[in-house]
Amino acid sequence: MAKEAKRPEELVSDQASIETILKAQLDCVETCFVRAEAQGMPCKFGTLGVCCKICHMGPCKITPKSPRGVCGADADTIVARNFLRETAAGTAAHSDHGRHLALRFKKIAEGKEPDYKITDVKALHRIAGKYGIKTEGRAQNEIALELANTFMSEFTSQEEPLKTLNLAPEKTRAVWKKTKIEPYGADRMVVEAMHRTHMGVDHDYRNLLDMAFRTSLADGWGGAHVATQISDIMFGTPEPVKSSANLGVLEEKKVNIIVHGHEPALSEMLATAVYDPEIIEYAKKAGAEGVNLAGLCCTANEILMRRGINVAGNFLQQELAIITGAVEMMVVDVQCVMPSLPSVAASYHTLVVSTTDIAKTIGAIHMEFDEDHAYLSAKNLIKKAIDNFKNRDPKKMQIPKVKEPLIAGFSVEAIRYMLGGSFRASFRPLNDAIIQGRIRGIAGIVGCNNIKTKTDSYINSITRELIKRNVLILKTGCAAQASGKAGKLTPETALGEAGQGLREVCEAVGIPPILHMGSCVDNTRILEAASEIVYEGGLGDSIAKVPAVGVAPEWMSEKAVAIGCYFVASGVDVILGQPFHISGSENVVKYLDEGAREKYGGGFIYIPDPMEAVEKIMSLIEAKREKLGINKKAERKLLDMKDRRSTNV
Ligand code: SF4
Ligand code: MSK
Repeated sequence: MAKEAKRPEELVSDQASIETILKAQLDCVETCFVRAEAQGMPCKFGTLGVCCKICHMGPCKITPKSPRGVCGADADTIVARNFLRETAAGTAAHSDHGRHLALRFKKIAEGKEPDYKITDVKALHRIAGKYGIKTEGRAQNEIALELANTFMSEFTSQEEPLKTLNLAPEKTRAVWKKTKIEPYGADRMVVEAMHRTHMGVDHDYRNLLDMAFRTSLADGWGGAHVATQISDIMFGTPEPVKSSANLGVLEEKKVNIIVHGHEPALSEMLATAVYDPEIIEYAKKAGAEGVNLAGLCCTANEILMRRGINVAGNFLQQELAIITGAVEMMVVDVQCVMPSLPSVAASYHTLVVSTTDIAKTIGAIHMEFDEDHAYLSAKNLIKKAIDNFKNRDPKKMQIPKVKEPLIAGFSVEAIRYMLGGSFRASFRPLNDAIIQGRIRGIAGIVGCNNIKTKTDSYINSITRELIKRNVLILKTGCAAQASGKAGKLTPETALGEAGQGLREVCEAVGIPPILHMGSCVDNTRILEAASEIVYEGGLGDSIAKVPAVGVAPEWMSEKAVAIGCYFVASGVDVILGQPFHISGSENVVKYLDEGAREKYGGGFIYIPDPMEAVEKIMSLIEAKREKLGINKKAERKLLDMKDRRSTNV
């Protein structure tokens, strides 16, 4: 008997998606939810990670009857090689994003980018200072050029460890040095990872997995870190902003344009151009009340964080946005863009426009983003969307009346300011709240949606339970958008749902208990926050000692593998709601958990049930608190200067 298809309520958590999946069925449009059913059970060998197609004597698979591939590679080697390749791909994606920004930043410094500028001069000085670049008495462009060259070397450095590693606490760096995983330039690390996983090179699973951690550090403390820092300099360091999330942000009477992907350079330009009087006039002439820009996935997060632009949805809503029949144009760049978009759009009037030579899709219109005339490029795109407004079919339009208000924009600088005020901006109040036990610890909940989990359900249940238990939540990516869609990114959430201690702190400071810190590259902000906590004192001398845990509840991409690895290599335990494809090798599973924890201070733990994950997270946090000696019932101790110096960070 054929298996019955799942009902929309079983696939997704939010009403807007439920309504739109039903509309897709009525419109006979195929979505990822349908294709997932059609895929049936995933391939067993792929799931175990024991399929090797690295050379053309294969593909080989490991079974009890054939425990080695043709060349003699066993399950440990094959699983570890596959894992390293995933980590390298994730690192490459973030780092290429960072490189594009670094190249543009360099051109700005050289005066060759007329349409872009340094928006946040304070950020330029702050970040240059961190890299030891002299700022006093120097022209802005001179500082920017030296910083741009420093950033470029984070990709190309051949024999020098990355300079960004120096932003981590000394004891954390010492672990990397001792275990020999200090990375060189991201380019070299990715190339070396590909070399070592070529047929007949590195076969020791431990050596391969250590390389995965090393490669990932070139992402978290390299390429992605650079991307976040340059974005802050070019477009502004985020500060708390109000906005809304879910498909209900689309507007019936306006031209709707959605930006989707990851890199902020084009979306920033579009966000400026929609307010151009010429564009507003053009839209009015076309019979629209104006142009409504909204975002999807991490491009959404970039322009949400800095401009409060509305979020239309997270990863598994990209097709649904088109199915509302209200989107004139979806502008895409790189990463997490489904190749199905043009075929979904074929049933409506939406134009899918790809904008970069490295990411084309059959059926999409390709309009290369002209960097030298960026503003004009943005205006041309918007005009094309406006021209398409007349093709909207009101009979096919159904915008769900579902959206939730939210506050985002919590950069480390913003958190520091909120905690301490303008004169005494510092992490001290947070450290004190953790030491006193009002906040038990911190959870970074990050990553994607995955069709294998009811969308947002693991993310939202784990988040709800952890704030009840007085854990402060730092979020990025689609996981942050899940909280936004659920209406939980507001200070009022603290009043209604947080445990007493966390609520008191949030009320005193005026922050929500769930802080939206940005896009996937902005996971580096979480590392930065953890470092700030160490520098502030009283919670250990390395990131590994801070009562903090990483969680990737519904992750799906190779980038998430790299992110998980750099959290673990930085000393943070990471709970996975979805397993890696490694269970075909007990040794690899063990090494990524116990082996990594022994070496770096953190390990990977797969827990499919969110409530079990909560228990584990609390036990990990409490164990770190015990080790720090802050669980003793003692009078609150304020650290004096001598105490702080003794923390030796
Ligand atoms: Fe098979 Fe070895 Fe070739 Fe992999 S590298 S496909 S295990 S022969
Ligand atoms: S967009 S990598 S689905 S978080 Fe960054 Fe979302 Fe994951 Fe893409």
